[in-house]
Amino acid sequence: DDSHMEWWREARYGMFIHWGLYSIAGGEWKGKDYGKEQGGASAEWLMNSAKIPGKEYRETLAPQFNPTDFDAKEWVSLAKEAGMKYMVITSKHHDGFCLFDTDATDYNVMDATPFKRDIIKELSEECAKQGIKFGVYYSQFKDWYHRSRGKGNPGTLTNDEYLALVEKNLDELLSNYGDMAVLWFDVGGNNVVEADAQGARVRELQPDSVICSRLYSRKVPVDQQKYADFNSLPDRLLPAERMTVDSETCMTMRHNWGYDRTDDAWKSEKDIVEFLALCAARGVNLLLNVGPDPKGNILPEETERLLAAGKWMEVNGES
Ligand code: JFZ
Repeated sequence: DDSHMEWWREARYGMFIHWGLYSIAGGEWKGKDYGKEQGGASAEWLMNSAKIPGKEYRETLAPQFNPTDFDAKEWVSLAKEAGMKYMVITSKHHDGFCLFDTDATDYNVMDATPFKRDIIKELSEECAKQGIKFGVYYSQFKDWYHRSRGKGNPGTLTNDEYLALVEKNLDELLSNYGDMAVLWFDVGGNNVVEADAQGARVRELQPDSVICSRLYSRKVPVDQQKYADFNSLPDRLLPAERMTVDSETCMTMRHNWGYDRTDDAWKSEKDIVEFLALCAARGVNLLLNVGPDPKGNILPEETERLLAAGKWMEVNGES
């Protein structure tokens, strides 16, 4: 039964948001610019690129996380004005920091930062209010803080403890925030048993959640990706015959996904509109990324591009 896919197939276009402690650093650590490393994933990869021990990363950045400009209403209104039908935000990226209230680790927005506001709660409620589907990105496998394998983090968990943390996090995300429309897992490991258990948990708690194929490693054959609802493609489109299954591609507006202070590799409005049109023609959903700044603002350059694409949708899209 794939009735839970109906809204997703119609939605076609959503907002991706990469936001977290790495946004504060903006791709820089101790005067060095790391924002161009890691081929496409870098500012949000800072902890890894600059080889920062978990303790130091947390002690430096978490006390500074105080995005007083953050306004869920503004972000959701912008997504809506841009013609987007869903929103997916990083609830936990590879740095392990949780943007939601969790009992599974104190490395979260409520316990470790002066901000003490549950970002996932505010956004989920605002999305419900404005009629936008809400989902979360969750890095289930790569977590440099909680499983750094001895890279200088005293809080590192054993594998069993780590899996328990993921299970608890999923329970919280799927129980405390109303409808969770999308579970956008990322960079899955090769252990299919673990991935299946996580997928099964999502199905059990929210049968209508749409699950990203990145729950599994790309090495797992597609017919063995039991809980994957859609195939997540890199930000270029594959030959058309591969699009017979539900597919989504995600694209960022410049080089990095997370906020980077010096990244000037902006795609033009035209590039973005053309890619959106190509996705629409191929029947592939597009999740277009923004990387808000440390104060909680979506950048003017991003807003501009979102509204330009929104105008195109208004003229050329079906309503
Ligand atoms: C991953 C993350 O490592 C990155 O930081 C960002 O969150 C991005 C959306 O996802 O990076 C990937 C993962 C898979 C591909 C490309 C970048 N891919 O399949 O081409």
